[in-house]
Amino acid sequence: MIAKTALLSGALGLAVLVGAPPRELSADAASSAAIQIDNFHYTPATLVVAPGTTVTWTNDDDSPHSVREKDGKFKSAALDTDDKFSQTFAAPGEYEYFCSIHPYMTGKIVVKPAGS
Ligand SMILES: [Cu+2]
Repeated sequence: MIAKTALLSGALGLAVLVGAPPRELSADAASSAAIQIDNFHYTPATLVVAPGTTVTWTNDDDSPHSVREKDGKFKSAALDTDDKFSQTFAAPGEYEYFCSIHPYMTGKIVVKPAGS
């Protein structure tokens, strides 16, 4: 198993490219990312993450905001100043969301495997 792991490490780039990373790499890829809500904007407006990433929105604005996926796949309560909302993205895809209080506020999470 050790020898096999060493071999896989040598072929790491290839392994990721073909979409078959060793399990321990998946654990590494499962990380976190942050989106700031301020001045009626989500920053970054488009965030690209690997599957398994937990995204946390923090409302740094003086106004309440929310995070609502357009098809209702996830939604936060109204977030007051300094409130946070987290969502883990397991499945690859694009997730468009908006603020239910100010629908002109929009953002997007793009979930795609590393190397794709
Ligand atoms: Cu808002």
